Amino acid sequence: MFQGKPSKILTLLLIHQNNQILLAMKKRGFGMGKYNGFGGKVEKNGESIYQAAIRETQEEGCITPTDAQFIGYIKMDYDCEKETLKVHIFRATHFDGQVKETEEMKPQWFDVAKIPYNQMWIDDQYWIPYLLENKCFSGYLQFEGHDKLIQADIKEVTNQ
Ligand code: 6OG
Repeated sequence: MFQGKPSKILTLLLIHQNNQILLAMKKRGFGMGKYNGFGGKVEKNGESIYQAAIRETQEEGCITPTDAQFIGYIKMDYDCEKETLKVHIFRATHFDGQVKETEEMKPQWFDVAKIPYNQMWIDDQYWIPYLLENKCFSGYLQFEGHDKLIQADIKEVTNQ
């Protein structure tokens, strides 16, 4: 039976506060040079996806979100990768601590009208508008290489 590719669970957390969004320029590794939220892999020690989202934000941005909510799920398939990514996206509006640059990330606030989509992953323009309206979303993306999107199917999820 065809089982499909193995998958990797990832988190991504964005702070949206007062018409501004906190993004961070990734300084190394996957996505280097791009602005993104904070996030990464869930640890194998029984950590929950929510706990991973908070921990990654603490490690990468030096802040602790205090009202994070799960808002979106996107499955990403790359022809060139061994694993499918299952990205769990969280939105927070408040946090403890002070935003600081780390070895991995250079954080910066952006006005929501000036989000630098041309310096971000190509898929972000499909789902960030939902996040900015605090609407839940879910979907599927298929890539050729890392930057060519050949299928994007992301929709609002409503409780009907
Ligand atoms: P590490 O492997 O560095 O975590 N990520 C993506 N984020 C966006 N916006 N679009 C994508 O589509 C992404 N693919 C991965 C998830 C990788 C981080 O990068 C995010 C994680 O937060 C191409 O630990």
